[in-house]
Amino acid sequence: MSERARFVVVANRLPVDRVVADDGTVDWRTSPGGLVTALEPVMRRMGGAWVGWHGAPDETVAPFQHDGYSIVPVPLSAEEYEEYYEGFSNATLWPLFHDTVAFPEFHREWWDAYLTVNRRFAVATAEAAGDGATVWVQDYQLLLVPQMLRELRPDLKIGFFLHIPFPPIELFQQLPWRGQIIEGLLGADLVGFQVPGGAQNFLRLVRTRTRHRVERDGVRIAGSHTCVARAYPISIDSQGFADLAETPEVIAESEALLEELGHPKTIFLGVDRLDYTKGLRQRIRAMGELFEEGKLDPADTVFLQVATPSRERVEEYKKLRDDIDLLVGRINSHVGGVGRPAISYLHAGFPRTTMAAMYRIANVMVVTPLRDGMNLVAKEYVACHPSTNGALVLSEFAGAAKELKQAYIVNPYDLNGMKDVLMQAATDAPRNRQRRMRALKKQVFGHTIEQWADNFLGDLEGR
Ligand code: ADQ
Repeated sequence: MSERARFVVVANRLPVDRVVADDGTVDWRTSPGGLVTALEPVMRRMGGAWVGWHGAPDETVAPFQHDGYSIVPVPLSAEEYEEYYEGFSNATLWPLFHDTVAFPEFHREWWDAYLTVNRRFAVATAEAAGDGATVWVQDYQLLLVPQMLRELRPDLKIGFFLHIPFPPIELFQQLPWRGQIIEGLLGADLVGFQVPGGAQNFLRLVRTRTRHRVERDGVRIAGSHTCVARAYPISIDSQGFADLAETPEVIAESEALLEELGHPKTIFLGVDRLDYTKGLRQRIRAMGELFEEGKLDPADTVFLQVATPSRERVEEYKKLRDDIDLLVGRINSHVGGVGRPAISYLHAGFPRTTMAAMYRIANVMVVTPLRDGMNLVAKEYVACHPSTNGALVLSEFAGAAKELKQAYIVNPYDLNGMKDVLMQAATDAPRNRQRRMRALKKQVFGHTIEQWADNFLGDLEGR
């Protein structure tokens, strides 16, 4: 690579997808996503580089320029993908950090692969970063990178952001490699969490499990630096979503969708990655009971649930997929008429325009994770729904509930309580719904992903 970067983002995946044209030519297209959109301007301004995996195992891709910044692909073998990504990241850390809602598996060979791959990312970053550059490492797949990078390059300013919850000490302690992970994170100058509770869990852990001195939100690493831990709640490109939802294309699509659903009076909508943390089993059961008990009438009400396929080779996810198919099938065979299922369930990913069209027509948006770092779907709904007549039902266990306090808040473990709140959201007096929605819109438009990135990077620069 010609010049070394002044700003480097490090994430498990690159922000680009490979597209192969009919004539066989290969091109790279920016993958849609909030993080990329928020960071691209900084990347271009500062001569940035993005270090990450390109998505194809057993293949090495040379660094290249894309849209005004550098792309630095890190290779993974098929075995590493299984052990570092599907294994340690998604079957050990993911369930452990989400309140063990599924059982975390501990395997020594997964940990070895995690160590190897984190080191490879750290080395690639050390080579891409210029003197005194700022580096921002993202998420739970790369918890060891801050310390590894600091050892290689003490001149760098290192930030880390955790997109998922940071668990309470009692759960974290199960991890056989807990000491290495804490020290890995402490290599950063600034560690960001979604909510203040995450930062508090982390600081408490450091205080009780290490010898480092903790003063307020800073951890003093003797002879080196101070690592600060704070909350930076992530958000979305709120205006971008709102504008998208007002385009003729999206409006036409939402009308077609209404037509397809038979113009129901009330539409409940769920939008998730198919993940056991999202509370799909509980939500579908609650909606099913409301239909079965006649509180909701399938003649004028529909529950539209879309679930993006996710981590399909991991055992728990296969099981979840089968469970949901079974549950939806069972409910639909009891309620609803011919050609008019009570639950319209789609196991697929959709373009952003279709997402915006669904958010437009949903009367009640149902977001009920058992544990979630933030949950951007809740914010996207608030930004896209055109009127203040919509209602957001939100789990108290989503990070978003700390900010979206005017939502209809539920405990997804309490089925009866959840059913009551779902009914309340659907039947509340318009002035109550509008009052809540106005407050939600104020919050979402007043706190965007751009401000999130500016706040984090501003604090990192000041360190
Ligand atoms: P996720 O667990 O993936 O993210 P979330 O924040 O809800 O959860 O983001 C999901 C994204 O995928 C949204 O932008 C949504 O629009 C999109 N999406 C969902 N279903 C889709 C479908 N069927 N088709 C197309 N798009 C779909 C992790 C953490 C979260 C945290 C984010 C960001 O688990 O807690 O909010 O990172 O930090």
